[in-house]
Amino acid sequence: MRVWIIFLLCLSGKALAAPMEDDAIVVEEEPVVEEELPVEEEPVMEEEVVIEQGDEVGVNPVQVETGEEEAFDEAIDAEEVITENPCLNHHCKKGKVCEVDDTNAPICVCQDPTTCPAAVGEFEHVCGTDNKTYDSSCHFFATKCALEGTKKGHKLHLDYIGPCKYIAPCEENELKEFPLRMRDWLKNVLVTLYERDEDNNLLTEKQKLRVKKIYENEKRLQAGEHSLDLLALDFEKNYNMYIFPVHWQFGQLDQHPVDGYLTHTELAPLRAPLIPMEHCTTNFFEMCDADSDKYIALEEWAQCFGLKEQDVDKDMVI
Ligand SMILES: [Ca+2]
Ligand SMILES: [Ca+2]
Repeated sequence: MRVWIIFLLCLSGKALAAPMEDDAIVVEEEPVVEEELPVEEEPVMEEEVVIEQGDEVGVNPVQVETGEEEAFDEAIDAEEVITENPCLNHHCKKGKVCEVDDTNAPICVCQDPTTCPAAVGEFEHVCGTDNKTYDSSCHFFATKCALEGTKKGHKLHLDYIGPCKYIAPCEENELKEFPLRMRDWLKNVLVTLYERDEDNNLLTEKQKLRVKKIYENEKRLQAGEHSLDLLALDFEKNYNMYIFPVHWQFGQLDQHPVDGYLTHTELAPLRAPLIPMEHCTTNFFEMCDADSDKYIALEEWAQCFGLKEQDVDKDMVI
């Protein structure tokens, strides 16, 4: 089982700075929110929300993968014994497990939630859009699978990581503040990745070149606790420093497929850990989808973060 490290960063209050390792929480599954549309039975490779380490496009700011070598060894073993067990190379989406039918063919069936590993701690709990706390994402997706084809199942999505809790309504003025902090955070995440990069391939060479310019700019607002007024002023004065971070985050999320649009699922790795800490998250991403077609296009994303139309550049999504 792969292990994901999710950096949970509080955009509000004091913890606005760059990601700290102390804040990391280890979970076994990445949060994947199912698509709105019902999907066909899928013997295909499941969508991975996370970027592979060493991948062309770098690493998602919220997730870093480990244990690559193990995965490689497992892959070799799986190939050798494929003739014995058809399920070994048959990938089922979350909530399903592989079984062999009468003709010895692998099929995906709903997982029994009771077979899910018990949650180690509260941090593994997830909250569904039914406002019900599930022990883990495994329990959630197994339950959702059992409801497949029903109205209830269609409506049920993973809302956020952690047990369900009261989330205060997002006021209009708070919604306006959100992109200010988020922009600054994205910039700080990138600078931190750049500082820690060395040989870790956290960023690609192209990305490093872009971030280097930001990092070395003496006018850069250092990471820390800043008033909203200062953040707004900095955005005005150092506007150019924010253009790449906004594009970069879009590229990190737009992976399945890489098509210039973010689906609910693609947004999940950023959205699900944020919601419990930032009560305007849901409203913000809803607002980003300006034409309400359920996809956030690069233009919509950039506008959401206050970039000017002429600065939206798909070639900057690297
Ligand atoms: Ca996409
Ligand atoms: Ca849209």
